[in-house]
Amino acid sequence: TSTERSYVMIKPDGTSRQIVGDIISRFERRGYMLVAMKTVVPSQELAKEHYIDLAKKPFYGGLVKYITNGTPVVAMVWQGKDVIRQGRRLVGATNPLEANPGSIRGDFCVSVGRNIIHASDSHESATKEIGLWFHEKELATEYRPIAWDMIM
Ligand code: YYY
Ligand code: MG
Repeated sequence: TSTERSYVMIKPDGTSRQIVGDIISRFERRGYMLVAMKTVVPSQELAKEHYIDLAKKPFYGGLVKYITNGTPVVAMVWQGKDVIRQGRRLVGATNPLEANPGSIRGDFCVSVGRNIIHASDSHESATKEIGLWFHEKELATEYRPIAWDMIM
């Protein structure tokens, strides 16, 4: 049974386009366990900290502006075997031109600056991001989905 967790976030364009349910379904049907979920209208401070590793990039200002446009993001924690790397595969490549059809980005977007969704890219970033967006108390880690032991 896997305790690996990833931070996954539907960005403002995903929420605004009302594809939240479709995105959640993809993680559910793959077999992953929903550990936490909430809508958040991110503050400047939170958005900047989330993307702090990109602070020197030319697109950082625009990225923070887009995340803080007043539309909620959907912040989630998903758990299960290899969820960090599988989550990245479900999401697809950063540049939508390289995101395969069948992936979330490959199915829903065309612009890198409006690419719908975030997913942690390593164990280190997952730990950091889960801690940034959630209190430990908000994580429902004690239950198990039906058939979990068959899948994981
Ligand atoms: O992890 P991922 O979201 O796939 O890409 P990152 O390299 O971490 O960049 C975060 C975020 O920044 C990306 O999802 C869109 C935006 N961005 C951009 O606007 N322009 C780029 N050339 C690269 C990234
Ligand atoms: Mg990233």
